[in-house]
Amino acid sequence: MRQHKLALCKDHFLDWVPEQVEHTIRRYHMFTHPDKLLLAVSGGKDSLSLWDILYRLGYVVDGLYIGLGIDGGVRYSDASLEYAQLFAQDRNLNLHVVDIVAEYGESIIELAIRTHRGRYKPCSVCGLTKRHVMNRFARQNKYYAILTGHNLDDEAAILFGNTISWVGSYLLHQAPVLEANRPGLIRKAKPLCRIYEREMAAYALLRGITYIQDECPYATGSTSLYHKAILNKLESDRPGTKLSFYLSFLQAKRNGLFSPSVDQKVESIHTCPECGQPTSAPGRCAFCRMLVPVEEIPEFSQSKGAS
Ligand code: Q46
Ligand code: ZN
Repeated sequence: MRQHKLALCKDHFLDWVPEQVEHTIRRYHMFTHPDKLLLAVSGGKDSLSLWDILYRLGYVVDGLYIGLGIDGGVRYSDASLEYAQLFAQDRNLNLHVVDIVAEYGESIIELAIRTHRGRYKPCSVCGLTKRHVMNRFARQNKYYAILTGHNLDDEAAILFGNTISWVGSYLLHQAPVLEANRPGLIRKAKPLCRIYEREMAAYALLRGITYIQDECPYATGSTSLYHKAILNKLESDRPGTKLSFYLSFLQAKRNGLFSPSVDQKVESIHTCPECGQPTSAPGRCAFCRMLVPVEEIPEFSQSKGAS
């Protein structure tokens, strides 16, 4: 690991990774051993490896798999679920499954097409749905925190994208822990935020974890993959670039470089009358607005009228 000026054998590497994760959990006050934790499991290497690491560290963590109904010619959702189920069964862990089609009657793709929010790239609908379902499930089942398998490469790519477009509100909210700062909102934490993607791939391989190798078919050509490729080039020329980029950003935040605007400070707290989840504006939350028939969506009727 050139970025750490460190070379480890298999056994020491497999001890080193959990030590680093434990350090991150404590450093950012993410959670403690008695807390009831829910991990978003995709069937990929990061979430399954994180589950393995937390299990080895003695945390009690349940998994939540969200079935998005994505096929893409590779049975993407079905195959991911099989890997997640296999992992949980082998270790006697508790995996919850929320199937979007069974629950809401439409797949992510169908939702995106019906609401005209990305016929070819359903990612914004997908992100909104996953955030909604994770929070709802964790709230209803009284979990203390939702954990996700975002690694350092993911975080550095998000930071890079937000920095080159200077999206202040996103920069303000990017952190290893997102506090439960509104009633009904569950705390979120990213225990792998300081671990490189390559290190996670090595960990999964050395621990014999089988995971879905296919990317989601809609990830192809995404901006975040493009940003990752740029950061990989920087990292290969100057090992440690991604880590210092991310850690320096967190330090800058601690130094007060980003602070909420007056509007953000007084952001109101409302409860969606449909699902009971917290929302920043009165009325239905963004997810419930997406579920209503399209002719009832004001912005859609207006744009139809305008054209
Ligand atoms: S957002 Fe887009 Fe991902 Fe959803 S549709 Fe696939 S690529 S899974 S993290
Ligand atoms: Zn709602």
